[in-house]
Amino acid sequence: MTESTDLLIDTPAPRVRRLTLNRPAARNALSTAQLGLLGDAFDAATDDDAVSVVILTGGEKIFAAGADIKELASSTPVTALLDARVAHWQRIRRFPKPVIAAVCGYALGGGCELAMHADITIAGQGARFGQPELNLGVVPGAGGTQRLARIAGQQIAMKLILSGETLTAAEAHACGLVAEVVPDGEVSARAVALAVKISEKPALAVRLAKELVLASRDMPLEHGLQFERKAFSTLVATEDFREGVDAFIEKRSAIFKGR
Ligand code: DAK
Repeated sequence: MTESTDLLIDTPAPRVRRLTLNRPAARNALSTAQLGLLGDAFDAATDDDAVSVVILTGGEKIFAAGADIKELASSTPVTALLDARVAHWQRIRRFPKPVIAAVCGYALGGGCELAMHADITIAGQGARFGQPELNLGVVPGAGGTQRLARIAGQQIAMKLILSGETLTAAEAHACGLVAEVVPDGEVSARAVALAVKISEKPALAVRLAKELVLASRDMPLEHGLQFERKAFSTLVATEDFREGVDAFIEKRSAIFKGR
């Protein structure tokens, strides 16, 4: 794994990996290099059995101000088409374990899109979400038009994207863009506590649960229900299912092995 000060990587609790965007002077604008580091970090977390959950954060002041506009400035149709960022975003999107975004301050443009790549977003009361790309003469480039409309609905997506206005954390919560709003100073602790709780669940069931919920966006209900039934019948064959059921009956805590 490549270490860089642009992306800090630590372990705030066992089985929890935290990735902290760290370009405060540029308001955590996502350069191609930084997105590459993020892609590398997600790949490494995929391969590392000691990691159950990833927390993605920008620290206590800002989540991310979007793509690095100074870098975008030299875009041409050809570079935009062949842009390395597309592959980096894809690596983040395909990460199979749960991702919690811990958002303080602005999550704008690519920053808002990055938060939408997470499975659960915890926002501080002062967080702001927006897609201001139209101000630059372009549209969102990392799924903003598609994900925001699916997550928050067409009205909110149109308002944010067409006007460049931002949503407060409370408004983002009301439209389903974030799971929970807490005081700014508690975002990190809440994200870690949630990550720990998830990390103690049976890993195979966690993985399939994430896949199933994400599939619900794309699949017709009948197919989704079939997918869920198949996942359920696969999981009853695992050691963790036996352990979960035995632990319940024996009135003790389950110890899962991810098998
Ligand atoms: N890029 C580059 N530098 C940025 C930046 C950004 N997005 N945001 C801020 N900075 C830099 C500023 O230029 C300034 O640099 P210096 O002048 O000090 O050198 C420094 O950070 C501090 O900025 P401010 O003085 O503006 O700081 P404030 O705290 O007053 O304001 C702000 C913070 C976040 C509200 C403001 O900086 C702001 O509005 N930033 C721009 C937000 C924005 O427009 N975001 C959308 C960017 S477009 C793609 C996928 C995705 C995308 C594109 C392609 N592909 C897969 C191909 C995504 C596009 C975008 O996100």
